[in-house]
Amino acid sequence: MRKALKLASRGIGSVEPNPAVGCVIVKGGQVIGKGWHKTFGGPHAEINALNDCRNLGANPKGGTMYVTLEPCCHIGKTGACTRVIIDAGITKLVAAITDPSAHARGKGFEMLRQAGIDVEVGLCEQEAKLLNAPFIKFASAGRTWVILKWAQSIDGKLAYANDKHKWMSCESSRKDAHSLRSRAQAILVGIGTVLADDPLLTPRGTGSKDKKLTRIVMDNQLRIPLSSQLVKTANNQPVIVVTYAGSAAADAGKTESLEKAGVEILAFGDLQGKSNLAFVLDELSKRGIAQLLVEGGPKILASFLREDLADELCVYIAPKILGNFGTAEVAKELTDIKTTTALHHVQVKTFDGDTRISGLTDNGLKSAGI
Ligand code: AOF
Ligand code: ZN
Repeated sequence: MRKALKLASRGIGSVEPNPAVGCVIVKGGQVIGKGWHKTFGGPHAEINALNDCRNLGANPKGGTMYVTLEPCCHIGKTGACTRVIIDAGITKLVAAITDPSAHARGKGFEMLRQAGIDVEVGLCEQEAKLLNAPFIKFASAGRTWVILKWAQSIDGKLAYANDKHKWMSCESSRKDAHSLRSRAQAILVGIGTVLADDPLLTPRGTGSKDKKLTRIVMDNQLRIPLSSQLVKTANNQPVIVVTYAGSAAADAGKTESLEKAGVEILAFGDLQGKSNLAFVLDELSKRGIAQLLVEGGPKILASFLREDLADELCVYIAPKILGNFGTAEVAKELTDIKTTTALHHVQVKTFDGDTRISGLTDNGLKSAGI
């Protein structure tokens, strides 16, 4: 199962919003086939493992299949895996977790059991839940998984005060950060970031070639410039500007120009005590966005933390102390928080001297059932 989990992780960044799944087939004490789900819409892990087996000249009949997620029994983009597993003559199936999707939830296991296959569930359960935590949250509760990402100096500055185009983190950190964009279906920033950096917010990592990432700007006063890169590319890759309905009405001309440029204006009126971030998350969940990456700036990041809306954090720390040469501090925005945030299942990695600290919040753990 550990091998299957490792194989599954190779699909991260290419399979979303579907789960990363790995599969190993064993017979007579030997591994006779391995596979993983490689790209969204492509063959499932189980099918790739059975094909691998046959390509190697082995017969899966009588073998045991280890798979990191319950096999599907629905006819989706590809056929039902349960049917193929039964037809291949697999006699035992060991799965790490049940698939919480409405089309599964044990139905796949049931079908295999009815065909006489011995089914065991729960091996390496924790690891499998961690690997697909965002998928589990969306599949079980229909709610968007929220990742906060930022890069800072040792003294907590997110940007250079006088040189906005100077990078905080090194090139290999930034490359790594792009793989986060590959996981997400939407990316969100505050208007401050758009005004300061004029970002494009497109994924440029591996597996992101044809990816359409919805770009979202929190812009209560509708300040986004028509000349911004986001507006100029809105016809190519979706842009949603979230604004106060009063602002949109007050500047009908700008609203119209933005819409003409392909921007969707998502206006909110009286939210009856709900925050605009909670409003956006409700909307994204309804639209089937499984993972949202929040990239700043400090005010937006702090709001997500203050409202306890984050599931996962990914922070890059560059080995620099900027003092007055730096600006934009998350910490400054957090002086009024009511609860602290601690990370679990923390991973620490280095990238040419930068340190990346990532992990799941309490919310993240809870929503993935960990
Ligand atoms: C995957 N890869 O290896 C397995 C999946 O959209 P479809 O037809 O590809 O079906 C996706 C669903 O199939 C997914 O949400 C999950 O419930 C199930 N299993 N999906 O993408 C795989 N085994
Ligand atoms: Zn399947």
